[in-house]
Amino acid sequence: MTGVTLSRYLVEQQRNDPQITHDLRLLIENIATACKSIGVAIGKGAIAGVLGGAGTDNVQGEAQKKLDVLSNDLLIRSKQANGTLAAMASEEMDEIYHIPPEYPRGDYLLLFDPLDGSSNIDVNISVGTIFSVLRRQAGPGRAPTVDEFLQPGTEQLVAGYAVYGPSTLLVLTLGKGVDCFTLDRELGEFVLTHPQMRIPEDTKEFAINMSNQRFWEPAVQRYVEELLMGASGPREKDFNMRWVASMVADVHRILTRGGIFMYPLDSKTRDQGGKLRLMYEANPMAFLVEQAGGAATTGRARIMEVTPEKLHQRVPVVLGSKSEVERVTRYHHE
Ligand code: AHM
Ligand code: MG
Repeated sequence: MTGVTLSRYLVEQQRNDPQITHDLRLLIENIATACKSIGVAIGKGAIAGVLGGAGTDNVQGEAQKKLDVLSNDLLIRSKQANGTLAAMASEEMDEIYHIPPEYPRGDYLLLFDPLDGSSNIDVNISVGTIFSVLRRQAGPGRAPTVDEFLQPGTEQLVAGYAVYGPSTLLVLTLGKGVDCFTLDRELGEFVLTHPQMRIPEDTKEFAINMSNQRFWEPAVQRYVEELLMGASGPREKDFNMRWVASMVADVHRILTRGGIFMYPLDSKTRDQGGKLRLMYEANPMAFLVEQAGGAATTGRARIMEVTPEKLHQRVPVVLGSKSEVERVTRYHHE
């Protein structure tokens, strides 16, 4: 299948899988189109005057960048009219977004982090868009409520991310493995380049913000200490460390060449439950990682089985090569 466009790929998925409805296909194509527009804006950067702060804060109290706001608007505007969605939720919006009454309402719910890794925008390092699609539980007549979004990650139908790096990539799971598409800028089309990605089991690479070391729990202290001892420690091999500080870029590296990514619970973020957001960061990434043969936990439990209590809930995240994630999780229980 390598070389086929996203549109053709989706037509074939729809033909072979009754779960992939016409509306779901249309929704994914629309998300891809919005990601292309976001990628164009990021690519223009200072020329288009899109760098820098927006002068506003989001619901998490974080300063918004102009591109955070622009990406959010692009995703909302491109999808509200297509008739596939009942509502949307985003890192950049306090409340859920209802489809305006002039447009038809569909069966699906879309959650997204419009621009992940915002701290990297102004320094020209990879950033991305993360998304997750759920099916509405209530009937089509009723206006959607925030409670309908609070489904565990195991209920996700589709998850994916776009990474705006040297190439623009779209990485997608429909629940049958993970496929990666590269944007052909001349054609303006995403083309399948990395079908059925598998996370290599054997790894020597880890990703964690080491500046938080003194705040970590004992389990993570122990795990990282053992990695740092390298060939002379219990792991008997040297490890390398990478931290892009854009979750999309760090997860993409892990999907490509293995490793472990951690944003664990620490004493700084304990009161809010962790750093990363469950519904539009941890869950979609966990779905992708599991579909590529890896694992994703909070350190204590499988991320996709966490029962969400609120839309902007945060969780600790440990994901990547299975045996490493299992080791960290074991250390938490010991
Ligand atoms: P954002 O969604 O506001 O950009 O924040 C999430 C980001 C992740 O992409 C990244 O893994 C992490 O926060 C970086 O954290 P730190 O600033 O501690 O390096
Ligand atoms: Mg984010």
